[in-house]
Amino acid sequence: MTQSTSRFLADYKPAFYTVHSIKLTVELDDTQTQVTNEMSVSRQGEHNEPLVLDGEQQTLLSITLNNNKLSPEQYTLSENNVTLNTNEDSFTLTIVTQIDPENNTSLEGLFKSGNAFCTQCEAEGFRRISYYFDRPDVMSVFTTKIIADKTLYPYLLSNGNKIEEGALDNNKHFVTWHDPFPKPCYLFALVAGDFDLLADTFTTCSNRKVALEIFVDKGNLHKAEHAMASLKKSMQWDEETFGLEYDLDIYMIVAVDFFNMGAMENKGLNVFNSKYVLADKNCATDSDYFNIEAVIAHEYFHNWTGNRVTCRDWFQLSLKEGLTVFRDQQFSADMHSSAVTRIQNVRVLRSQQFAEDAGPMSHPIRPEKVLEMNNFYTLTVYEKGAEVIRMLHTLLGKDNFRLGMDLYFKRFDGMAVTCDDFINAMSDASGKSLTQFKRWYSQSGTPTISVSEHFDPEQATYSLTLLQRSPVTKVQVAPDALHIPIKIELITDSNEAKNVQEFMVELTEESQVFTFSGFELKPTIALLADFSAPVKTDFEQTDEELFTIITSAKNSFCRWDAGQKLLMSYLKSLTLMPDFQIPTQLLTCFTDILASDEDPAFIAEQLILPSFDEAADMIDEVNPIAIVSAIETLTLFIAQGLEQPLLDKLHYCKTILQNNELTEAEITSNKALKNICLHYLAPLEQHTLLVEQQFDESDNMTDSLAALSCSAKYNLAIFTEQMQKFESQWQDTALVMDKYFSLSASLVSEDIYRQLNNLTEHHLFSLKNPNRARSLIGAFAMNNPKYFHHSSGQGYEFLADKIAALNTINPQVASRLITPLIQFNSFANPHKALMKEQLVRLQNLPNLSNDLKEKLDASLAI
Ligand code: B3K
Ligand code: ZN
Repeated sequence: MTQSTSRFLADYKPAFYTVHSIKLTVELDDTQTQVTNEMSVSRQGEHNEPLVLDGEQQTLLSITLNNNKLSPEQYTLSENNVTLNTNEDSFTLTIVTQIDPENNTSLEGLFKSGNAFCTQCEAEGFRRISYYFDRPDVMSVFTTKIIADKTLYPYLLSNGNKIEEGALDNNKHFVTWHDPFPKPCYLFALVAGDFDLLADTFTTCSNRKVALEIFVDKGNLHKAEHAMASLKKSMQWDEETFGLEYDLDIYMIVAVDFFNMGAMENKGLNVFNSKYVLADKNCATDSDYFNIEAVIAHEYFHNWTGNRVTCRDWFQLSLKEGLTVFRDQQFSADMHSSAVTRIQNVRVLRSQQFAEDAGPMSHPIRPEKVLEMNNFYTLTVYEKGAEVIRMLHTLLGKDNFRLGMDLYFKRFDGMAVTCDDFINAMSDASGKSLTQFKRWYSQSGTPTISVSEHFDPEQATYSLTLLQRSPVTKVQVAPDALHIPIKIELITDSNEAKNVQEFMVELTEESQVFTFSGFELKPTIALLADFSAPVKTDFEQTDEELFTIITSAKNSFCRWDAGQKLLMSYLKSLTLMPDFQIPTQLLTCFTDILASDEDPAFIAEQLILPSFDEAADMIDEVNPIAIVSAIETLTLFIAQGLEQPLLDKLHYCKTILQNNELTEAEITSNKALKNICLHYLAPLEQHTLLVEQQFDESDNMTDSLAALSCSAKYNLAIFTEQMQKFESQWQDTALVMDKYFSLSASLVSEDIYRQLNNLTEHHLFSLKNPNRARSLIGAFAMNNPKYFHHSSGQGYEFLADKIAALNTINPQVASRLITPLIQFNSFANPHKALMKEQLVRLQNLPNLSNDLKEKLDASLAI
């Protein structure tokens, strides 16, 4: 049982006490770990407030204040905290508790991942390790002594530098770590286990040698090389781009199989989901490689944006997350194709963040009310948060943005601060007023920009009227106008060639007119170059105008986006009118795209249709099955209409890929294009053989997975046999078996429910492992819309059953998986009613976790 009342940003108060230093002694045991916590505490200011320490799910053994052991009458113990009174202004408090890591399936606090012990404290997990001020604005210097069996746990790790180690009786040993940087307890980490260690060094810009250590399960050493290379690139990039140098003498990463999210930026000791560390060509796809590099970079970048300067309270989460996502996106763009990276960022926003922002859990990037903090590690806080930082970068320009960052670190290094503090630093450094811009932090919902054009041939002027609207909700009755940077291109014909002019306008009013002169002919406008703001547009452009943008815009994002807009309009028409005739110019346009000399990875992006989720977000009260059919129809139309060019391109890419001298980028981009062609051709009976061939001949996971996903998506006869082969080849490799479960759950066949039940009984399936749970349940709900949304309601019921089981095992995982169900209001009946029925069922569960309760209450209250 935990507290079940919400907390509010408006109620923030500084802490009544502070902790200068904390000495932890952790004697590890599977079920009876003993934690001794010795804190030197000071009262902050003059007051008589009691001392309240957060603590949950542990047995309190003793409390000693300045050497006096307190009797139980001298403190009050509740399920969430311990309260005591003292007249002292500065004192030492020693608390001894006992915890049970082995039975901690929530994977918050101290838990076991396989044979290793590890911790996850953000946001509020430290209170499951010891009684403490579990809030980010209480920063302290940690010294951690770990004691454990020497044979089972040769490596004992914590934050900072190792200061002592030695042998103890009973085959035990100890290691003591000291972290000189004061930090909030959410950045505390402890790991104990037996690992293989990949060691390297990095010499920083001031010539300090930093030890880099990556710990992985035994036998996986070679799979850590890409992560190590990524870490070194990240360190270099942050020095070059932001002048930020690493501060400790050692940087450690530990990869574990049981982890609720991607990774955690604990000071000097990152803990990673092994999915974001381990890779080799046989077992990881090109996108796995990309994601590993991005997550390694993200956690590394947190050392400055998050750790050196941290959040005052959890409502400020986007201060570190939005900024760090922006930094990792810029890093990825610099390491790879910036156009493709940007397109992929925008796809995530449009397919998932927009829906979140339109759904019952919609919140501003700085939420104002929270029941369970873990529910707010959202796409809104992270991805929209990063878009807000990107808008600042656009409005200020690169150089002023850098000045702002420098000032932010100068002012706030070593402190716990707010989003306003960040914006003020940006404003002071650049001289630009950002008062109105701050509204992005307090308003929720995706704004829509309506566009109208006026061309005056006599004056040779082109005027653009932009009208902004943010959604009205119960808590946001009259949203204010936001400050929105809108980058545009105006494309005109001049002597057969196209002339393109680029502009940036700043929309600050609800409605504003921008006039451009010197236009003898009406230009075609390409809006939102680089996707300069996280908005939707309401703007009818003719197919011809979209074709002009596709062929002539300078900005690659605009060229891609015009294509998506065209495809989305066809999908919408097909959803609402199944016999809609798709214009054949689409085929001409796609033929040109296929024949163009653009980067093959960019061409691949142009050929990918908007996803089910993107389409669902564009249409109100939609029948999900109609969207699925529309996507199927459009896919077949393109496949049949372009059979030969797709086939030619596939073979062309294959030939290119035979060249041994290609760069990594050439290999991945040609594979991407080849595999898109394969996806189009796979449903055509005469080309099934291509899928079979690719699977049989593949020497890398990207190609194998592309073939298998074609078989799953089109329910090809060879699917079962291929999956059997795949399973017997990979049964001992956990990360590949996750892919096996995802592929199995993506099978588009009526038999899927029977298969899902078999898969949940598979000896390798377990709800206790988050990766495994997500790979089956999440993949079904997200990648198999046809059967998830089946009008029998069986798909919804399956998901709800699993969420009910996870409610007690791992509430965080349960709460993430419920996302597709709480969006029930955007679907038509019977889907809506069937989804709601499952939510009501879940709401009545005994022992409902706060994680689920918060989402269920929000969605059913509507
Ligand atoms: N800061 C962590 C996320 C913690 C999630 C807690 N439920 C990883 C990251 O964003 O880098
Ligand atoms: Zn982060």
